[in-house]
Amino acid sequence: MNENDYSTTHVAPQVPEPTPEEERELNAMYDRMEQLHLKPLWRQIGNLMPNHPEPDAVAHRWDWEELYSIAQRSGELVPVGRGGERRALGLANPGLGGPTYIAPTLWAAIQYLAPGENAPEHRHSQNAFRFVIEGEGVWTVVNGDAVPMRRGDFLLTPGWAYHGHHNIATEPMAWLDGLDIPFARQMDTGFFEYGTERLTDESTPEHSRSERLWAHPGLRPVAYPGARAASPIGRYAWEFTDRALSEQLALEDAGFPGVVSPGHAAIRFTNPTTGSDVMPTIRAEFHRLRPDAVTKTLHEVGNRVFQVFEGSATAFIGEKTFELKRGDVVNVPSWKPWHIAAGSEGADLFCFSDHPIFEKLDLNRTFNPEGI
Ligand code: 1HN
Repeated sequence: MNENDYSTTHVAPQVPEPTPEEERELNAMYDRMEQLHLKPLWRQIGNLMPNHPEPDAVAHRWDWEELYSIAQRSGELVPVGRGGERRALGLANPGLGGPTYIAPTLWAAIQYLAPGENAPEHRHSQNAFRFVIEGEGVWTVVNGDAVPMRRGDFLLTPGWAYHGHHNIATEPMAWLDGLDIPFARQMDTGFFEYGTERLTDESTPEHSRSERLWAHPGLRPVAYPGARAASPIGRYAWEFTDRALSEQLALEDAGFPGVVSPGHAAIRFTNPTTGSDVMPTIRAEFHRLRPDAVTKTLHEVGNRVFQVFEGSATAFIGEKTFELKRGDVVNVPSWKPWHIAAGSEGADLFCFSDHPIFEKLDLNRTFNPEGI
């Protein structure tokens, strides 16, 4: 079999038809096995070990206008505070049968904070990030460091960091939360603790202390050597992301390398102490497609989630096609072939994934059917 031929399936063993007597014996054995909590492998191998990943999760699109209008409504109807902790609408993958999991490992939610509201501090071992699609005026306080949140910013709350949010503006604010909650839940690794009700730092600085110390390109403070599991940068400001992407496309125009493929610029947010992903379980990237540019097609082990930041695009995922406009969220389940085509104004796409988990365990695999 060719290494990239994933089309074969398990073939059922050729067993002669049992006689009525053998049938009775077999059924008696299966009954006894059930009582003893035993299961026969020979009846489930194809399901347990498909030739390639066959996820229960399905590709699905969530419409931003619907998300935002329900978020607004929840802001009118549901208070935010201790107990519920966050006014967040979780995106539940329709293939996963009920829990608020966008993928078997990942949680995605839209969180909404009205003017003057305060989401109390707490901490959990689950890693979290925020990506701001719209607005400003919220500061998130991470281990006592007030971090501003503005459109296009990517913010980190690594596992076990205390965090709370407050909105000091006159407008409500909504953003995308991503966490590895399902991974922690399914692996039984989660811990949670309450912090203070009021935020430990109510100041509203232009830049967090974490950015002032760590967010200078290629420069790190000598006082803090060594690798850290999660990035110490609390906020990856939009101005840097935007500039890095514009420069890739400008270099392409000038005939120099740097883009992923023609018309497709992309950056990965990294941990400056390792050069690797921002958190141990979550990868975050930003992709910019020129008008009508198309990404390469990929099959990948792991799950991706995209949110359209600007422009419009069409996502082709497995057999499905989704039209995407600003704010829409779509997920790519493991191994489903996917590519994205930008609309006529181009597309800016935020993307996060669980790929670091599989890379660490040497379970990652990527396949490009076009052979490029
Ligand atoms: C959480 O702590 C936040 O801190 C957001 O903003 C979403 C979803 C489930 C559990 C905790 C946050 C969350 C969450």
